[in-house]
Amino acid sequence: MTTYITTPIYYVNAQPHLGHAYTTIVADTYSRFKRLCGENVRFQTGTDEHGDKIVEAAEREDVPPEKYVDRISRMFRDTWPLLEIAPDNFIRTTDPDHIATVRDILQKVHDNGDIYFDEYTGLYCRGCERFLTDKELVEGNCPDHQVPPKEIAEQNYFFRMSNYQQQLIDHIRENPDFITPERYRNEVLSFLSEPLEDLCISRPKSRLKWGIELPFDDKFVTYVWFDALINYLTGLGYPEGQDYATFWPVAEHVVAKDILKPHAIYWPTMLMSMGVPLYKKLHVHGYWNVDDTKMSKSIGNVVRPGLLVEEYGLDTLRYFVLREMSFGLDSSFSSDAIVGRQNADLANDLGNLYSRTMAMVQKYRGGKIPAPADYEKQDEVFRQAVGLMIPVYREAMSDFRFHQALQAVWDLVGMANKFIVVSEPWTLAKDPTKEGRLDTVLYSLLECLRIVALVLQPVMPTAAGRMTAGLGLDKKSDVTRLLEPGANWGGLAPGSVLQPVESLFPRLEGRKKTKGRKGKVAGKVKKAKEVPESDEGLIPFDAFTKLDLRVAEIVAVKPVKKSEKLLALTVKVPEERTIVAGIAEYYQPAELIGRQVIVVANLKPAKLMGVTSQGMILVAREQVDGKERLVLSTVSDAVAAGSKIS
Ligand code: ME8
Repeated sequence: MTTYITTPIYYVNAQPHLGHAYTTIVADTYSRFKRLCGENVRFQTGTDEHGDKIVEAAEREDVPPEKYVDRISRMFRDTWPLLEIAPDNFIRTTDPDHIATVRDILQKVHDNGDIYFDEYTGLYCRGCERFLTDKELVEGNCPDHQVPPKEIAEQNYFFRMSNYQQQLIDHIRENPDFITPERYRNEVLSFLSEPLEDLCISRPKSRLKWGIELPFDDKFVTYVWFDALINYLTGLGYPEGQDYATFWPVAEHVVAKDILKPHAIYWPTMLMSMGVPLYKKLHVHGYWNVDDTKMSKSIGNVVRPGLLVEEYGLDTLRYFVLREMSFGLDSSFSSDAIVGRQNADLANDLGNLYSRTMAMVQKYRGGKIPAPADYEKQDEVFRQAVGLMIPVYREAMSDFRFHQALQAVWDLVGMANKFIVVSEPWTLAKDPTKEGRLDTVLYSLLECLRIVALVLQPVMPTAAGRMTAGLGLDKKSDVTRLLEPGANWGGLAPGSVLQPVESLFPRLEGRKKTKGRKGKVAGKVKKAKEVPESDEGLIPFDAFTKLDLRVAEIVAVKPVKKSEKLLALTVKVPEERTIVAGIAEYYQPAELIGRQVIVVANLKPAKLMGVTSQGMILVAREQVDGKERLVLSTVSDAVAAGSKIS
């Protein structure tokens, strides 16, 4: 099986930002996923370097366009490795072989009668670099650039796009997956329900020199879109290259909705005219906004990917964008949102599962992977859940529903955390007759981690690599068979030794709003400030870190003799202990069982009315009409007992 995945080639009139990073992370993740499935994959990105916009940007910097494009193109190329994005090919439209092929194609399309010369008066938008129709305008303005287009009358060359309208409609109707998600397919079909105008594909050199000269008229250069779209072919060595034969039949393009029309209408009609089969799929996503506002230079909220990596870490950024955006819909970036995901999903759910499991294997089995004994019913249920996640993940990843693929993985992570709670390895460890059962539980958890690490490789290559290394696995050897049905369980060899790994995902402090300073990552705000020494009543951070705050689960409650206020609670943190709390006036014993509360777990034990209390439960104290009311503290979602609070 073969995959060819492309991103748009980005204009070099601006530096890379979160939007470019998102599309490119998507393509990179998809290419890694397909490699995980054992496919032969080619992933291409690059830069679009001709046209009005570029000349304008170069003029602003007072440098020749050639120099300007080299500089910005390099910025794109240098940004991708920072995000662990690894394209197989980085194409530039100023590459000589691209230029030569574009000219050959123009000549071919001209020769077959699909290009004609005409005088045209139209409304030209410089931002879009094209003529707009009256219908497209919103209150006289270009809908994307909010400025009125200029009326221009000039002689130009036109491509007979209208000749292929019906053929394109038929193709879209017959191939429901050609444009996805469906809303964009419908949008294109609706646009095609009106007669299609021919496409102006030249610009007179009197107006624009920075472009590919038409092979049949040296007074004109090519319209930038006719040049740019062809990159998807020239990057494969079209028409002769072996890569063209191998990869073109499976081409999949990823774009945002801003460039739906060139990709869904211009490009397929151009291919029809050239006699080249159409690409296989167009995947269209929505926009990233920032704090619910459009990203824009003038607002100063443009988010820079390199700075995001510095601020939040590579794995967190990749995970966040893929988990947060429903592919096809718009999404909003904010510091709070990314910190929230890091702390809840990564540090808490996955990080804790990993560190607890590794710590238990260390403690109970000296760091050696145990051989599983018989699987009891609840082990079997858990094992099946691991097996069921894989096809859900695989299908969602194949369909560009990345957020759902990750949801499936995190459902399993949640289940694994619960599996620890219900199977109580710490209790099994105390009972010599339960040795085999403890082996099975630990082995099952390790296997779950192995599979989670492998399916996360496309999304978070670094963190997943550290997870597999900790499990003592060679990253490469183990990967491909993962997605083969039936080959999922049992990849870990009993007897092999776990490797020490530092904390996978450190917790992040909350950050300020993302509307940041111009040119910085929006919301790039310094880490929490040190407390000035002169501030009385404040404690230094390390005093706080001495507190061992944990989530405890109440499993039994007894009244304390001769006391009306005290209850003796048996809690799991995760080992069982007794904590005495003065809450009898506010809670009945029965309503406390099963609750999760926050406790100070490292208080020196103290005797209260004859009962030793090993910790303290945190409560809120509310004053109501001069009377105090106590309310138990808790966490906003069920977590494994013993989870650390920080
Ligand atoms: O259009 N949210 O280049 P471009 C999500 N050169 N994605 C975004 C985004 C946002 N706010 N902003 C940009 C061009 N993107 C042409 C393409 S292809 C033959 C020629 C991403 O630099 C998204 O992928 O304006 C969008 O389609 C692309 O950048 C536009 O990049």
